[in-house]
Amino acid sequence: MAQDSAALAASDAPATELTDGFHLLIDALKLNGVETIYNVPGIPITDLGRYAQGEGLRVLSFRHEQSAGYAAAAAGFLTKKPGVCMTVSAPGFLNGLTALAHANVNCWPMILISGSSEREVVDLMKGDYEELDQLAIAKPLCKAAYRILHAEDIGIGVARAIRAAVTGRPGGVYLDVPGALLGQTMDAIEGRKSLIQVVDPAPAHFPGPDAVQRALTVMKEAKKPLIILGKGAAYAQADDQVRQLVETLGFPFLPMSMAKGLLPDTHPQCASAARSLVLKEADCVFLIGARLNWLLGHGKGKQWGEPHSKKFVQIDIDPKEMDSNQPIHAPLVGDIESCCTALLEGMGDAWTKPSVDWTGAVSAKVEGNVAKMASRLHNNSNPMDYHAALGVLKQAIADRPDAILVNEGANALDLTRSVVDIHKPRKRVDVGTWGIMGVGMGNAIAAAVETGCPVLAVEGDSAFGFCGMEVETICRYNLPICIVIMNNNGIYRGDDVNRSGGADPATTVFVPDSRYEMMMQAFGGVGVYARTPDELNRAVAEAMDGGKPTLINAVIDPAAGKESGNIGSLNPTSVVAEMRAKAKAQSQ
Ligand code: ADP
Ligand code: TZD
Ligand code: MG
Repeated sequence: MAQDSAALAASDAPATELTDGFHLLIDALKLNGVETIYNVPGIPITDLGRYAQGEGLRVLSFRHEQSAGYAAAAAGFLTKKPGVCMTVSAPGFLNGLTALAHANVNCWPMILISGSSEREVVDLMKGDYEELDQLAIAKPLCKAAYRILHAEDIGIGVARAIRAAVTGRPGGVYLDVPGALLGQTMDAIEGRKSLIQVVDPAPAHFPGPDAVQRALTVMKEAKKPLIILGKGAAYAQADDQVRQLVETLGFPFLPMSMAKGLLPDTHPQCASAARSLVLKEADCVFLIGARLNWLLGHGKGKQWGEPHSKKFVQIDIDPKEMDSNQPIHAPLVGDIESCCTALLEGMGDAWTKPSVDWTGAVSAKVEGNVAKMASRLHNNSNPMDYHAALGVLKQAIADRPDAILVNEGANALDLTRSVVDIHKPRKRVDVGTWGIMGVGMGNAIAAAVETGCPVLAVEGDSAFGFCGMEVETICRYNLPICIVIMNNNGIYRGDDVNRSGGADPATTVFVPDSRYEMMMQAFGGVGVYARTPDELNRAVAEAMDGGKPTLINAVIDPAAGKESGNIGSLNPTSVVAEMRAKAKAQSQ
């Protein structure tokens, strides 16, 4: 009798509680602190986005995967946690892949999760819906790439992706999620047990005591030392240690683009306005989270005063970075926080700052150049040149130092970078190491979503064109983003001509006087056409203080820009074209 009732009870018991791939993946991300997914829905991940939103994650759907990916990359930079982008297979994956490679090149943690077709079909090339061997394609372009085939491995797959993204030199990680995996079921209790919460994903990395002493010795001997702060230092979120180290050393410092604000650009040691002088004359250069790549002319050439015998000290988490372009006399391999702390301890109280012969000369140059620039910023030229518009934007950021400045373009980028001071760490997000156009809207959306701060996106008209459809995304989520388009009717300049004399416009010019502000109006945002600094000023103040999605079409003189902004010298020159032009001139 007792046996019978036990058997009855068992048969009446509810079936074992089940979970599936969808929910395990969501649970694994949540367990590891992921709060936001930058997404474009479609087969096989539509429901993954829906269920993730249902489970309390913020899932923001974009109009194009590239922008979603750029948002995830920027989120990685701003938060020190992997930004997560989710795409469909093949074309969606490829659209997201540019952003993953961009994150990787910038050393930012990001995870691209893409749905994919089944291995059995892909590997025999049977021609599946959106068939592509995504894992193989992603591998060479990112830091690590994994595929999960079984629901019970989702915990390990996500843990590996998170650790790979943030540990050591951060980077982009690809996670391949075949559609069938999402539908696989398993026992819910076993499923929960299979998940992993990653412990200490980015462990501290201390420099050796010898390395610290070597660095201090080199810096002590320097007569004209210089610090270069890179975006690795901004990423590291060791703001107090970096500031204390820079101020205790007393060296002039140059911030790279996205390290601006780590110490304020108005800091007395900031040498941005004396860049040519300090690069040429420094005898010792201390790189903190900055690579000696193309952005620094590889540490050689005229701008560095070559032939030079400068000594380099470098902090980097990646030992392979040392000696990549110049011999590094004192490498400090470790994380920024540990290295700065160790140096400060090693310096003790008896550090002698560099002589005022050096720091005074730098300050004098800075003051002179800042004064020269000031007059250019208050001009009333009609139409506006870049400086007239940037005078307004410089003040807008000075008045609102918590706002984040997003920036892309050529002249629109280079001039904004040099004119607009940044006052706090991680308040500038731009085109990064590759100089990619089209990151603007993704950067702006991530900046608003991840920080809640107002965003000012200063965009070249060409740059904006790569990602402009995301204004709908901005309106849909009602984000406090003010876009200012520096509209000079084209790429670099709007006044180029077709050299054949034919009817087609020149290759670098657009429809003149395009009314970009109407794109924002189309989705319910505020659109403003601004021809003068006053009009621009009023519109920016209203947008930044009111928080409504706004696009200001700032009319810029088509003749105001330079070819390729500051980097025209990187264009190859055509000997043949020059010869032909000379011959033509002579024959006339
Ligand atoms: P920038 O373009 O501003 O000069 P880069 O992107 O070239 O900066 O360089 C950033 C460097 O910072 C990379 O070499 C990267 O390995 C390093 N880095 C990133 N995070 C850390 C960290 N937490 N500690 C030390 N170095 C770091
Ligand atoms: N495509 C991508 C993805 N990245 C690029 N950097 C380029 C093309 C080439 N490019 C630049 O390097 S800047 C730029 C392009 C197309 C646009 C410059 O025009 P703009 O800025 O309107 O954005 P200015 O103010 O007119 O110089
Ligand atoms: Mg332009």
